Amino acid sequence: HELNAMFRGALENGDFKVYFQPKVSLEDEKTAGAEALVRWQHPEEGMISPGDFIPLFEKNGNICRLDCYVFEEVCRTIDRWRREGRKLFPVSVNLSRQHFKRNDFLNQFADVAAKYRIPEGLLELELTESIFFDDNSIAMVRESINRMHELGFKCSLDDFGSGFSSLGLLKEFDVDTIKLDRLFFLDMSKPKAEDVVECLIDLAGRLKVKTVAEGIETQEQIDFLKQIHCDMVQGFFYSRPLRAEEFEEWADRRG
Ligand code: G
Ligand code: G
Ligand code: MN
Ligand code: NA
Repeated sequence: HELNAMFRGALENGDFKVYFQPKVSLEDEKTAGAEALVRWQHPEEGMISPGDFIPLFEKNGNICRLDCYVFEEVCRTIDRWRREGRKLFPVSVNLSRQHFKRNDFLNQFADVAAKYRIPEGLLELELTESIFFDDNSIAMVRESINRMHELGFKCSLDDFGSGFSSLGLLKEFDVDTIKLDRLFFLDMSKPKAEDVVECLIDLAGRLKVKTVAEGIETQEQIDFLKQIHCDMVQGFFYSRPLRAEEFEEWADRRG
């Protein structure tokens, strides 16, 4: 595919841009951190969203190189915040399931974090249950999550509830956070929708796992999520994904 053929040049050219979507703590409505989301600023096509190129990059090694690039850009940004005397916010980076085909992939991330002297706990790795679409085993992924913690990274389970095995994974893996898929919040008027979300948040609380609700767009959703003690939200209600400098201004204003 031509996008795959253009990958290396685009990477070297700096055409991949890292955006930061704020996460907000519901308790005080202040900035809790951000998720790093990549976009491709294509010279002819304009801004291309990851949904259009990540599936292609997952067919070869490109996605792993791209995730590493995003991770390094995030480290560079946190390092700059420190040099500028800014508040340091935790940032999460998405990991493709392709990484889990190699059992030493985390060392590379650890080297980069060390190069920028990123304090422990500021970097979070997001993984989705689609890691099991390939033949990664539960034991192997559990080991990777333990290794993430040894290296000082947090770990979150992304798109939680969108697949079939989410609840089972909670007992297998020691994740810090679950990110409730935005599908849960698309139609909250269904009679059972609120009950399902409330039970998941209660369950996470019992397991001492933090919760992020994704794709939140309305005040009504915020009111409900506060009432059931969801920890954090991410979504257009507060902010779309922003360039680093925009995120900094946004976080300065909000606190
Ligand atoms: O930003 P947007 O909502 O268009 O993202 C679409 C999908 O692309 C999401 O599932 C998101 O997790 C994924 N994605 C965004 N940035 C990255 C990235 O840097 N690496 C990987 N592996 N996935 C990403
Ligand atoms: O799969 P993942 O959670 O990484 O995907 C995040 C994607 O969700 C980003 O591409 C982002 O653009 C998108 N997104 C973030 N907030 C909202 C929202 O409030 N509504 C919708 N429809 N999409 C959102
Ligand atoms: Mn994500
Ligand atoms: Na998600």
